Amino acid sequence: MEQTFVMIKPDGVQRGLVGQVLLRLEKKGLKINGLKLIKVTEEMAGSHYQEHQGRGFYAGLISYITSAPVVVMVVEGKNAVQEVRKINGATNPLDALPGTIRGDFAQDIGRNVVHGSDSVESAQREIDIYFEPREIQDYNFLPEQWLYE
Ligand code: IDP
Ligand code: MG
Repeated sequence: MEQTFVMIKPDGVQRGLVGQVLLRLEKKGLKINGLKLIKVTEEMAGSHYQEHQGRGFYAGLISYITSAPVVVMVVEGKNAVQEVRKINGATNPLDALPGTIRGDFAQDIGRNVVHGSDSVESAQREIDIYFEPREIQDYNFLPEQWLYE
């Protein structure tokens, strides 16, 4: 089973879209192993988005992500990384298909509501930035026998 890291960004929380995002993850049968509302620090943001340092949008991205509370999650499932990226939709909402979170709820690349890790390695790195091991729960998820062969 694969784990990924999901964030409902400040715009998602401020716009009251937490439930909408959770609904889509749960409907798909993804399991939530960790979930909390936090304020991202400059240090966390710098570590999370280190690959984008030096880009034109970097400063704006850091101030956006640290501007107000976010919801962070550890999400598990078969191919969770890819499944979440598909549910989130393309980075630029203009390219995101209807039915995806970004396609349905966003218009601007700089206010695209959600984050999902792009690989299993990124997921582990991002989970370590935002979660203590004791905040991640392993438990028996009843639908599993009806989700996976
Ligand atoms: P991803 O979130 O789909 O993985 P990345 O390319 O990793 O997309 O970019 C990280 C985040 O940085 C995006 O989700 C978006 O919030 C922001 N971002 C990326 N490119 C731009 C841009 O050109 N202008 C403004 N913000 C951007
Ligand atoms: Mg990315």
